[in-house]
Amino acid sequence: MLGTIATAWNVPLQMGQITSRPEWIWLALGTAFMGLGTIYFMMRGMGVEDPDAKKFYAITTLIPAIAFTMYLSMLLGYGLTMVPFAGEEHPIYWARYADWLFTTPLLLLDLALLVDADRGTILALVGADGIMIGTGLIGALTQVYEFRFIWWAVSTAAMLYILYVLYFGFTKKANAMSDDVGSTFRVLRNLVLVLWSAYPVVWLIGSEGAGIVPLNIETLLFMVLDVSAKVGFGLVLLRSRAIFGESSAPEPSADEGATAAD
Ligand code: RET
Repeated sequence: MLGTIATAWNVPLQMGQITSRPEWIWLALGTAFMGLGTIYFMMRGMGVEDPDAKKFYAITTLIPAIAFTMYLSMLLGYGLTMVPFAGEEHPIYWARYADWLFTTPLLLLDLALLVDADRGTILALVGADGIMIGTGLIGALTQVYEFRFIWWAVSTAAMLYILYVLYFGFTKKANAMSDDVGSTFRVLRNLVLVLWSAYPVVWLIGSEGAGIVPLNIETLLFMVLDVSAKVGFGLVLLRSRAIFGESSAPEPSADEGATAAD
């Protein structure tokens, strides 16, 4: 028969209970890194006049800012729920998906603007991204254990499509542009290929999937991936001359010679 199980979508932790979860430290560090990243990008962006560069600053600052709010919600227990599956109640941090739902399309938008992608391609990528995160969330909340892996597979298929477009479509466009754009794009693309591919693996072996890796370690791994994919990505992008319009790109200064991101 059909059964319904009511689950609360937040765990109202009291002040003293915040540190009762071993993973709290990674959530606190994630909150701090995202907050610092936001402030750093904001301060760097304040003096920027070039309208092209301003666009990149706005998008790239928003990414850790959104993540900051969701890390804080996980730290304080709002972004946490308990999901019954495989005969037990499992803590699931749903706020990750709220973060990723907005930040991953913004990361893709940064790359799309860099290589001057057409609107159709941007729409396809953002759509696939929504499916990737949406089905990942459904998988994380699904109560029938085996079905969780069906959602994982659908989500992973959407991710592979995105990475395919970045690797083949965008690389071709980037190579036809200036050397600055070409080299910056390649660094960011490789960063995205490596980091994004790790997410489905962590999910699969972590508490959402097979439970081989404990929640504490999983939270650490996601935090390192999130900080690298957002703040690391932003540092490479915003330090590059590729984000400036044709006419106002600053001359390379002697001390920032030929780094990969230039
Ligand atoms: C999920 C569910 C399982 C399958 C797949 C997933 C992919 C997640 C990705 C997340 C990327 C997040 C980033 C965040 C910070 O900037 C949702 C874990 C494929 C690719 C880059």
